[in-house]
Amino acid sequence: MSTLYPQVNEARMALDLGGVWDFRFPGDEKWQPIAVPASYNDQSPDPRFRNHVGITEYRRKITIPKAWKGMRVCLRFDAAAHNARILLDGKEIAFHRGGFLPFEVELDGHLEPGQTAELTVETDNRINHTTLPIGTEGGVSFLGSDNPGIEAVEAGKKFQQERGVNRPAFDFFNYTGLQRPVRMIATPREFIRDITLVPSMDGTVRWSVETEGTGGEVRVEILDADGKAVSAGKGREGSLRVAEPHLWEPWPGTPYLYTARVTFGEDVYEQPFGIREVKVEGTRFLVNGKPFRFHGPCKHEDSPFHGRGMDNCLNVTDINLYHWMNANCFRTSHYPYAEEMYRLCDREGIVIVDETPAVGMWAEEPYGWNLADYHMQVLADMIARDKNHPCVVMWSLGNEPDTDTMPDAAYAYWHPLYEAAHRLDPQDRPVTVVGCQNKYGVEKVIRSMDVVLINRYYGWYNLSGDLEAAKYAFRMELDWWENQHKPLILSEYGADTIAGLHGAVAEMFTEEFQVAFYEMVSECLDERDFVVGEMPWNFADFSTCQGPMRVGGNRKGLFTRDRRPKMAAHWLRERWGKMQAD
Ligand code: BDP
Repeated sequence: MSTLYPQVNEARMALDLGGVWDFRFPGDEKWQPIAVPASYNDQSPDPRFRNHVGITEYRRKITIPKAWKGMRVCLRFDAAAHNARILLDGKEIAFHRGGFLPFEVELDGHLEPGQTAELTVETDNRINHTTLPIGTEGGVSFLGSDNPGIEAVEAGKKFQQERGVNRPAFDFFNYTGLQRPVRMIATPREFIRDITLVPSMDGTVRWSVETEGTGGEVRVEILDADGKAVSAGKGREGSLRVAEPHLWEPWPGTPYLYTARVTFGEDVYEQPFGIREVKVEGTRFLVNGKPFRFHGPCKHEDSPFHGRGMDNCLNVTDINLYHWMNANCFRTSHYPYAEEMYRLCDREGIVIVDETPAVGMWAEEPYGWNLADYHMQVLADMIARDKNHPCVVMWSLGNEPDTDTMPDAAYAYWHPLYEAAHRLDPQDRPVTVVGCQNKYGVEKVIRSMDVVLINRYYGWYNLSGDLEAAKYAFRMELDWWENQHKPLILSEYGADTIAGLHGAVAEMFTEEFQVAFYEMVSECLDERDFVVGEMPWNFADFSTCQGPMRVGGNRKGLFTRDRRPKMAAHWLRERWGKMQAD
């Protein structure tokens, strides 16, 4: 479902419902305070906040202002993780599946302007083989054991099923709740439902506008960055021309933004966009016809207190740190991020590889899970939401699925998604799925993508600590990929590093080792022309579920979780500064 980002203008209104709501776990009588938007998990020392599996309730009162009489009024959830049931005065008015994309709930017929009602949102954090991301039943121990008690628990026979299955099949904390803004929004009854813009470098802008209602003509006016009208057209579909267009260029170029001001009857919507083209040609990735090299760490939506909660201050800080490090991109590992981040990246020229929440598909069974239709829906919704952002230059269908155990079944699953992404995206951006360290010579999916994205941990999870051996093995793999004649991005590589842990000898977990690791990998990448990008793992340390391989979370950050640079951040900053100058 497409839903335009909420806007306040002469025709539209939005009320932010953020603040302190009521919250409780099932069986509790008492309500307690909870901040929205934010994950609920880190807001209390009560272990249930961190560990609860299942439904939780959020509650607050809402009133439609009398002044909104005659308008179409909706609740707009930017996301509710993972599934959510919406109730008004105890009556269900909507259910939404999936935790990372927006949805609207019309209040018409449920609440009149001037009336007050109790809004309850039940969020459900259970993950399993029908959700994205994926949850699993087993895997509670690191080492196998023939101890019957451990085996029974591991097989999911005890505890897991009784408590609900909620073991992430992925390496980030399963943060939950109302993590993104919730708003009450109003538009005219006859309104603009969707806008699609397809710009070309010569200044041609094709548009299509979807409307609800028949009254009125659609008009499209293009405003430049100073708000001056530079072109105009009429109709639900059409194309116009911006003379001598300023292109949207990735940082450190100028990410010039235009605005399409669309009017229809009483309604108005101003859609920002950039004029730019992306294309794969041979082994090159072109932005505006020029070879583009991706360099910037992958991210997570993750910070102390807020968890995965949308935080504009954090977003601005992070993007300024990207500028500081001379980084020009990130991948939204491993789910679509809050819309505010894409808007910021449009403005700041940071390029995004936009990823669906399909992470954790690593058992050989995934191709028997009956997930394909839902995955397709999530992909369509992500593209519908993000299609107009100039910062988005590629779609990632998912992260690290098993593609080598059953190569044909894997291809039969991923190829239709690949084709759908091309069909659904009006700008027809390149499409990829991120490959994990597997039998690359056997699998068929990763090599079939427009750009090959691979995650590799030579020297960390394999050949641990032996960087000479790691270099040998990595080079051997790069030789193989070179013969596939596709552009390649190293989409993850990194080493857990405890900030402040040093060693005259560069051993694992020290800051010196992290630098040596990046030196070794960079040397291999610099030898190859078909390598079009490097995306270290990860921008900052982040929370994961507890386990013997995680010391207070994943420590592969170039920054600590509170955004202090480790030595490797300085090293990459210098490397990328030189790259930028070339
Ligand atoms: C990769 C995953 C990423 C993990 C990383 C790691 O894509 O989500 O956090 O490994 O282990 O396989 O640090």
